[in-house]
Amino acid sequence: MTRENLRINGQRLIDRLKALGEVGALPGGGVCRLALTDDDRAGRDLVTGWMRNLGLSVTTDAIGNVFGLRAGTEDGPPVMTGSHIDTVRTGGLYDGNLGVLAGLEVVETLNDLGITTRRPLCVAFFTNEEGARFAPDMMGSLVYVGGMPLDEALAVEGIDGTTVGDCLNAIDAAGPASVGAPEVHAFVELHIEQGPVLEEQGVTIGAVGMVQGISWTEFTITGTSNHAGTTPMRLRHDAGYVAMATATFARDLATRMGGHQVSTVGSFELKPNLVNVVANHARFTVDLRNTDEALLQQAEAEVMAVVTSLAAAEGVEVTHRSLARFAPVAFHPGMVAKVEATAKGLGHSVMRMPSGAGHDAQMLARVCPTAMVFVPSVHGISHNIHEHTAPADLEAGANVLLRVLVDLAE
Ligand code: HGY
Ligand code: MN
Ligand code: MN
Repeated sequence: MTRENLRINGQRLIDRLKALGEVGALPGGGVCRLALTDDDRAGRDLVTGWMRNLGLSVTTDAIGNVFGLRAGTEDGPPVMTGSHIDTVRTGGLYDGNLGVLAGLEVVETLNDLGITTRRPLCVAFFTNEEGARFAPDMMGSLVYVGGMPLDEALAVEGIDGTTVGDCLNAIDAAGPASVGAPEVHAFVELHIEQGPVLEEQGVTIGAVGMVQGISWTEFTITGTSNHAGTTPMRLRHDAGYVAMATATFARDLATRMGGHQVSTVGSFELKPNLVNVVANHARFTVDLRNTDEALLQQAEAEVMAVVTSLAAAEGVEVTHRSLARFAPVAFHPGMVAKVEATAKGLGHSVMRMPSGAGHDAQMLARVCPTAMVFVPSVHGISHNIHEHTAPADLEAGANVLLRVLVDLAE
């Protein structure tokens, strides 16, 4: 194999994906490796062990972002690739993990051939990309690019009442490197699409042009608990009703707006949560996304107006806090074109598309030319233990990543 026909070893990549998938494996399949848990620590140990075995010099920063650096013939900012290895509770083998392990596969392929690129290469994984335990998502990469002060991130309290700082310490994941080093020449992230578009279009590679805007809000409704049987409807201050009516509105709003608008109420709790008690407390989250910032703001405003008017009519209190808010991010046109041309050059079908999911790449785009490579998700499923991408597609994506990284590093 020469530089011209460089190819990764697909089976080696799949073997690593499976090995990492054993860490936090769920009994019925799938993976649960929530950020900063013992399972996350075990995953970190496995991946950093692979990094060292591949000759990478590994550094960890104060929020636990990990960087595996491969020297080039010249010094200077590296060409970086990577993603995340934390998962949601019902995670799969590929979300995030593919981007990190494909980066390692690129390194091993170059090692096998004794190829040293001009610029250094770096394979990274960022802390708490999912944001499922500690909001916001993409926390590690957001801190890395200076979008969130380290202390603010460390103080974030998660869904189980612990803080990022305490949990980082508990799994010994913080490192000595100052946040925001090393500088980056360019960043490319390989990721599964996590949606149905590539599969429906019969296309192998997505050249991702942008990431849609993300708005996460937590609402807390406070009403009056009362007897389910004796309390006339006219006297109720039912927190659960206002929460449910708002959640239903948010869902119907996305249907009414159409286009890229999506809306999800994924976390919902009532108290005292008993069959015969009118709820006096409701806490729920609303995840709104759109490729268009103005439409996203419109959706936010409509939800806020409805919950406010429902609360006034029901005589309950409503408070809210933003858990995450990121405007849409466009990737570097030249980099997107490079992904597209590289995919074509390798004989793969390719299409330009937005990302419906958030990614670390949207943060790196603040500090360097950035792009993403998508591969299809079977039935468009993700954040689901049945998440799957065909081996040939994994290999195609990793080969596109290999070529793009080598081109950028020369
Ligand atoms: O929520 C997201 O888009 C990502 O999975 N963190
Ligand atoms: Mn991801
Ligand atoms: Mn995810």
